[in-house]
Amino acid sequence: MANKNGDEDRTYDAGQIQVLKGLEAVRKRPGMYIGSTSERGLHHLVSEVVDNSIDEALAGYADTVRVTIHNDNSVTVEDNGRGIPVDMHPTEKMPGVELAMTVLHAGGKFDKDSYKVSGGLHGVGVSVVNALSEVLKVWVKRNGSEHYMDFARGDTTTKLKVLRDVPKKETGTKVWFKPDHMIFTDLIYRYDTLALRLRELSFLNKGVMITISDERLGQEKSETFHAKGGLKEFVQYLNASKKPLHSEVVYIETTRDDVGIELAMQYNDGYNENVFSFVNNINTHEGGTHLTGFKSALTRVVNAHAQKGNFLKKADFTLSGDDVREGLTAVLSVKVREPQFEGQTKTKLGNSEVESAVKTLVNEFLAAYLEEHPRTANIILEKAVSAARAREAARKARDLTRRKSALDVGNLPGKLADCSLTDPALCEIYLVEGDSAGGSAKQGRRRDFQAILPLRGKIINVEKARIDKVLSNEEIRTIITAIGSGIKEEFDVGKARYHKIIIMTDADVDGAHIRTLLLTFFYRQMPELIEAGYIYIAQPPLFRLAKGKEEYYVYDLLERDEVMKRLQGSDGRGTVNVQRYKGLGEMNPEQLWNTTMDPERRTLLKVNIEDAVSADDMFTKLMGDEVEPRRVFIEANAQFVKNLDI
Ligand code: 0RA
Repeated sequence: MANKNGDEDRTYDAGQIQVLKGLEAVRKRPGMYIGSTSERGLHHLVSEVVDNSIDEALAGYADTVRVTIHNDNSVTVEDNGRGIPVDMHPTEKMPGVELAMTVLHAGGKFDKDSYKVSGGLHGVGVSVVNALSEVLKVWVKRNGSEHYMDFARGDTTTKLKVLRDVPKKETGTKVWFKPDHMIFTDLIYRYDTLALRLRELSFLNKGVMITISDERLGQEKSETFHAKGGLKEFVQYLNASKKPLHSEVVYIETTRDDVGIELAMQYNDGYNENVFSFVNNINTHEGGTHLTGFKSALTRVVNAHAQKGNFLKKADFTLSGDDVREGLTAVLSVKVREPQFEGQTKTKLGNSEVESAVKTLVNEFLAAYLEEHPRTANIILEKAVSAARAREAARKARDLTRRKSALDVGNLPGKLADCSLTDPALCEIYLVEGDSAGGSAKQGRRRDFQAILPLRGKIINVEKARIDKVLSNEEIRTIITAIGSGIKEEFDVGKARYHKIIIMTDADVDGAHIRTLLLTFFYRQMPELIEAGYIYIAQPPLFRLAKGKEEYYVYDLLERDEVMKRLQGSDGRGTVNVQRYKGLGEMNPEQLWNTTMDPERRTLLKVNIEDAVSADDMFTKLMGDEVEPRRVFIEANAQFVKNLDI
């Protein structure tokens, strides 16, 4: 059967399919194996190799993993595990290490007894890394010898050989690889991205010592992560810039019905829920059965304890899940033999047996814990009861923001200048700082698909207030009503009236503050909007440069200097008129349209919070009460933009 596009004009006989199974297929379609060939894919290669070493640690044979970023963009990953087998495979007729490096999904073929619990989402195996590397070298210490092999773009270039004798008890694997510049768009690693994941892996794999070293000139550094307390330390780390309500982290680690379960939790005095869940070291962003089991057990146990202690005597309500998780920081990590991942991003666990395993364990364990720790139990119960009271108040406030139906525009806020189209996919809303810029935006906009909501009052800091307070804030209510998707448990992304929600603030400190307040609000109350990719930041120009009839808008200082040079000409004598825009209000409607709102010419930054752990930390530090972390944080402010990945 010929392909009509002509790009893959081949017949599908067995021989052809065979060819496609090899590493050649990986080089042809790298995206299918590692997601992308950009920065993300590059980091994925490192993860893939690290995961193999972590598997060896999880099996109990390695306790040290070392990752080094070299100056020439190559990476070394080294562990002290058993070493990849070097003996001849009986049927494949090559040494195990060569099999692992050159055959797709060969991992399990020579080790039936071990089961892979770790592994990146793709779980593609180290042969994919080999296929996508210009050069890969591997050293294996095993059976008293150090063995060596190397490869180029997946092909064996040096067959297995023995380099030297080593003491018999010295074992391990070292992989050095240089990603292929013909495959990857650039070969720049982000130390912070790798360090973040390695720190997380150290928390998730109690006792494993993980070191990252950056040897690149000018940015040399090294860190070692080693969490003897496992998730207990993870929770302490997450709560570091918050105020815990009880000093001891509630912690359990055990195996139940063949599921490895580790759980740590500690309440803080805030109002947000920070519950992270992992399966086989993979962050299950979309949750799943393990998380459901944990949540339902927690709600049940806290309610049962409240009944017993007469906590709810005067209240005629039960504690909801949200109530018992207010201010809760928790990490749940399970190890499952045959995980089934579901969901849009394949980060939702589907195994039903895991739900009951986690639920019964947490039921028993927490009930006993609350019995044995009455002081902590009281603190948790008081927190949940006051959350329940606030929830009642919030419900009343929320009724004020809820529109009867998506079509009912009767309740839309008066200051919203809505657009005329009704298909959300085509519609945008600009949240604009100040009335004067709001006015310009209203005049400059295309009214068919662009809505304008001027924000003039103070936006509440959601990091310091509970939901009822947040919802009584006029500006917040207006935003919620205009967007139409509801919040928290009533949130429905399908009801959003716009698929682009664009924050447009002045390019000054106040503007940055308002932007951060809005982002914090979206992150805490409507994270799904960020996940859906609906939140954007407008980029107004910083300067207008004009010479005669020529005019240019520039968006940063570098660009300003370049354009300036060009306009001045080689003799440097041209007169250039430079206007600095301190606020959006200084632009007339036409200028605002031309520079910031016209889809043909504007640049929008899409807000994309990749890592919930660091985003939470960022917002806590930026918006919370603790002064010291905030000072340190703002001093390293570049981090802010980077973590938001905007
Ligand atoms: C399969 C079997 C055995 C070790 C490994 C895989 C292994 C792979 C990697 C990859 C990086 N580091 C690694 N360490 C070990 C050993 C089986 C045995 O000794 O019985």
